[in-house]
Amino acid sequence: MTAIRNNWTTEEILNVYNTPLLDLIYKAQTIHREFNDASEVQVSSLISIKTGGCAEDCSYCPQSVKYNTGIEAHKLMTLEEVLFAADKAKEGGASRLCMGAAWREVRDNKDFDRVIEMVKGVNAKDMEVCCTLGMLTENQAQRLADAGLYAYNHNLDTSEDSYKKIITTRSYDDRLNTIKNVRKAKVTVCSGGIIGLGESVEDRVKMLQTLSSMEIQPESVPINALVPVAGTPLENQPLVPIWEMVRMIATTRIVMPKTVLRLSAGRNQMNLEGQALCFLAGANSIFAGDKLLTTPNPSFNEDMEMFNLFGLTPRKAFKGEKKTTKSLQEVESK
Ligand code: SAM
Ligand code: DTB
Ligand code: SF4
Repeated sequence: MTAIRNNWTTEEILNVYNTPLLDLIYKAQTIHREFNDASEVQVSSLISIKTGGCAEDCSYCPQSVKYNTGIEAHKLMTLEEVLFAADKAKEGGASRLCMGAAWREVRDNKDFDRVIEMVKGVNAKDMEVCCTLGMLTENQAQRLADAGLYAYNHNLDTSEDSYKKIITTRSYDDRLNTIKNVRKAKVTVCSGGIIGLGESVEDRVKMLQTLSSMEIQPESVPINALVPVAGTPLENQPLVPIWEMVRMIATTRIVMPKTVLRLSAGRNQMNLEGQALCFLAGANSIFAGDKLLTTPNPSFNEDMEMFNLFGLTPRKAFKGEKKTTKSLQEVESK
């Protein structure tokens, strides 16, 4: 029985990352099968509830107000629009709905009140409801928890060192602090990163070290491949080679055996063979729907064809641990 370790060193993770590719995939798949049902993949749907005009300068992001990317900004969607979109997503087989807002942080205003109503409404549909709204205070995290929020997405994106080169308007500590606030409110944590920003392998590994050494590892870890968007400072970055994505996913699976590991942005740049390798390497979640937040993604139908081809089935909602996870209770009773 493999134990979940919270004490991986950067050097150990680097060794895992550099394992010969086929051995690495085999090892990751073995661990994946020990902890998870490898025939199941979680289907999560993403809605951009507030698009563009964000005050942060994240170099990869088409929604920053600092770059001219030609995306159409949109104020906060209405409750009815979101509930309608949630119904469509559920019909398409999604068990989780993630609502994203291009905000630097949440403010205690009417918009947040409306997001609270959205969380209540989606929760009532028996879907795992997730939000990604930027920085949160303890109190805001608690309000979301009380409304029935299942997960909060807040990515570390890269290592602490490379973070400073990618974003100047907030710090790594700001990021970690929001994650702490989410934990305190007993909402599950979704936190991962992006590869292809120009970071080194060491940066990728350091990010995994930070995530895996959290007292409770994130219940969900999205790994995004950069989608280079014209107008952003990273528009000319080369696409991430599939082998690097496979290595990153396999390493994530090995150091965080039980997490729901999401093959996130970048699938439109991959063929089916590449995606099959990512599932073999231990990915067990995708974002489905023809749009991520602002960039294209394979359609629901294409993904269902892929599931049929690979013999995968969509995982049911709330299959993982409920908000007060066993591991969380264990930590609390220490
Ligand atoms: N504003 C909130 C925040 O930054 O936490 C939530 C939305 S933000 C768009 C969520 C995540 O999307 C980022 O942390 C990043 O990992 C990912 N992302 C944004 N633009 C991307 C791109 N062009 N390619 C890949 N991933 C991207
Ligand atoms: C995550 O890690 N990836 C998603 C979700 N969490 C919010 C967002 C990907 C965004 C890709 C660029 C876009 O579509 O704007
Ligand atoms: Fe804003 Fe989030 Fe985009 Fe950064 S990643 S610019 S915080 S929407």
